[in-house]
Amino acid sequence: MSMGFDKETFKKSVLFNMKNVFRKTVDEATKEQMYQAVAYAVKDVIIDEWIATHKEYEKQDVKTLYYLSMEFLMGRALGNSIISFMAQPDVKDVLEELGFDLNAIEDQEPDPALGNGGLGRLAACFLDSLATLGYPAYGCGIRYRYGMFKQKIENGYQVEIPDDWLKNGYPFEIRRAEYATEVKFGGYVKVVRENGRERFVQEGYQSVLAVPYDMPIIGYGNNVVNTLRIWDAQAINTFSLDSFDKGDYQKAVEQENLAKTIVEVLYPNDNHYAGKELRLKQQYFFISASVQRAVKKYMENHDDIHKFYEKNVFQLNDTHPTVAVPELMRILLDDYGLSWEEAWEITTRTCAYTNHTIMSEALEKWPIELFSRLLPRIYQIVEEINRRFQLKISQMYPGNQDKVRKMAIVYDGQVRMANLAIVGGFSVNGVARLHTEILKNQELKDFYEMMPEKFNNKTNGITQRRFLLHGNPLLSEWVTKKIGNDWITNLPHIHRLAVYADDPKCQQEFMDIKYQNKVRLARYIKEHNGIEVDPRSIFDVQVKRLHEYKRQLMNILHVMYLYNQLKDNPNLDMVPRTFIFGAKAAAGYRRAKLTIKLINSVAEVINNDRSIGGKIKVVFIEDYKVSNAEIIFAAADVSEQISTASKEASGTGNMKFMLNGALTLGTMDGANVEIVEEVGAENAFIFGLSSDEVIRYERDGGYDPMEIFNNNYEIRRVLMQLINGYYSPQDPELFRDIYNSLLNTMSSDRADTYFILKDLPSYGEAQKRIDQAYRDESWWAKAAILNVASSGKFTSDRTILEYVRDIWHLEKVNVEL
Ligand code: H53
Repeated sequence: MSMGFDKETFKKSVLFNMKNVFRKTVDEATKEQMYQAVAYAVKDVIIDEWIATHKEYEKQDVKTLYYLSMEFLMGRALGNSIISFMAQPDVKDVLEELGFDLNAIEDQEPDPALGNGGLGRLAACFLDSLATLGYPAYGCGIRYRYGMFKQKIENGYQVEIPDDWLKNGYPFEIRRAEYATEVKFGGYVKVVRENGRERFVQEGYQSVLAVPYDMPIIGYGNNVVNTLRIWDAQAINTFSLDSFDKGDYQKAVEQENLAKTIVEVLYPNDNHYAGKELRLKQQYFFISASVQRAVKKYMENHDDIHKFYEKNVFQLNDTHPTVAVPELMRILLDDYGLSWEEAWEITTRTCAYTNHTIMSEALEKWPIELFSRLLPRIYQIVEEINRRFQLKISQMYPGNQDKVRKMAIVYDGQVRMANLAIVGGFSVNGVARLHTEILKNQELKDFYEMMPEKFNNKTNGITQRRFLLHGNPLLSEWVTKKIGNDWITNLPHIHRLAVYADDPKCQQEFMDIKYQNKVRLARYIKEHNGIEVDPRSIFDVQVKRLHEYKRQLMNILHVMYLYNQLKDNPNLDMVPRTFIFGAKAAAGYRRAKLTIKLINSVAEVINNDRSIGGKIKVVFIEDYKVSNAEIIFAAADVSEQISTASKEASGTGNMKFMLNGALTLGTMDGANVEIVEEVGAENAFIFGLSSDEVIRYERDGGYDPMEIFNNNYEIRRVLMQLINGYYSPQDPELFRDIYNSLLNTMSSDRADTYFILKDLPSYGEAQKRIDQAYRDESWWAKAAILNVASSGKFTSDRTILEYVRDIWHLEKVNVEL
């Protein structure tokens, strides 16, 4: 147990906080107030460790990682914190003595949802692993006033509700006004001559004050508490009452508004960039504040800025934080007066870039007009980086204009952020082996040929502490009973479970636990959706952001097909199935939202058709988020990972399902490839085109979905049901756009861009294999146990150790109290 925790002290602290914050005794308190009081008590427990950790970092003058990310999808902190200082049983007792249930109290916490999906959740898992492994690291991001919207389903449609996560205050954060930093936008650059040198000064700008809020990131059982630092924006000069000068007044109002709008809301797009000016403001806002602060902190106890990179490393989480490259250059050139060469040396030894996607619509490109107007000095620096880089290209490939066209940073009226990130750093990594190979051989081929030494792979991972220990207590206890508890910090040890895979008693125990978890999810579904589902049916689950490349549409088309089979033959011999979906669509993504409506319309028809004897149920779980994800993974039998091969860079949900003993139904895409490699193809259900085949079709053509439509009666029947009102009798045209997307060539897009009809037959075959396999309970249990036992590679602890070894070169720190 962590040294900071004592049961009696904790109880006193809860009572004390209840009195001080709410002026109440425990028996008068609401659950929400109890949650707050407990959260403050938890903060009391960790505060000394938090201080001690940073003292130790200072004392040892450690190298520090700054993980720069627009998104941190943390999920609830309370339960996870309690687990981290190994006090769960004690806290549970204390609360029971006070007449409360820990689970119910945990449920009071809003899910801090400062992220969209995989990228933001990966950042959260990384922070957990960094703290648990004892590495000095800051997460740096934005304190959005509104996080990811809450999703309601009304009449089958997604409705977005603002996520006012701060409305009751957030007990875990601490405002650090002493580190507030000015960030400047707009204006123009003036050149001043000073001792024979040119200096560049930004004038006529607007500025905001960035104010950091720190949240603790608690290592598991090791006294280490790291920091997630998220920046809020404030106006610099608030109104002065005696200022009747109209100009000043106007300016003050503008600054107030700028500050308010910058951090107002998280853009709800995942894997898609909208090119909005406000988004670029957000990027520069948190990057400028973070980089300025990092430099200042370093100079507080070092005197040579030239060695900055020895003690600091910036990891750019996708292209979103790429302005860190020119911002660090700016500080070194303008504030520290370094030469270009000196500044470039430091910058390129400090920055490293992670690529998370090859989807072209996710690649950030900013119009020069916008970029230079908003960030005039930064734009000058980018131009100079580009000029020097183009020179280098011409030296290496004389006369090859094609190389310049493809690799330039500023080209065709646009600033290309990926190119800037690659050139401005010392490392470029993909997030799964296949993804990195595609980067090297296709998407970033020219860069790879020019600078192969920068490229490396870091297959993603997830934290077992949240997604097994916290999310699945029953399985977690079972695993510990079998093999001891060191899997909590050393997941590869979970492989010792493999010897139990053949043991009938263990198989039974495992299936009982799965069953209880399915009952728990069924209860959640009944409470939240009003739908009754049978925990004895196969729970077949696809939960992730809604995106065409993830092919939720293929899943529901297959459900429509199955339903047709059942209507033709109500005695069809099949294991009852519950198809579970959960997905948020970006608010402006029309086809994705229509797909949600389709899933709900199909659910409506099927769930109310008594003639099929309940053999299929379809459930769309509202508001998929970290907290209900934990319940969903624990209950899944089948994990749907069915993206068009080559499109899903890694996937991380796939790993969470595996860890909880679900079998993967998937394409050979992203990290699925490595999952299958670990568990064996015989313990997964693989189907569909390979990434090479997809890439070849994309390059050479030769795929015609109409041919499939014409030759495959079952597929044709399903597609016709999209436009004959079968699932939308009030409005037969409702799903026309989806039908068109599969069959008609529109604008520049090829019909069926994501090869849904092409893969549908082999997907159906794989689904049949699942139906057969599930009938053999012993086989299924064995395969499920082997999935858990083979999940060791996919801990984010392993991922972090690889980043440390190959990119960050951090030293582990011990914190004694
Ligand atoms: O990042 C995950 C991957 C996943 C990928 C996702 C992602 C976003 O969530 C947002 C933007 C982006 O470029 C990529 O789609 O495959 O697992 C973490 O690496």
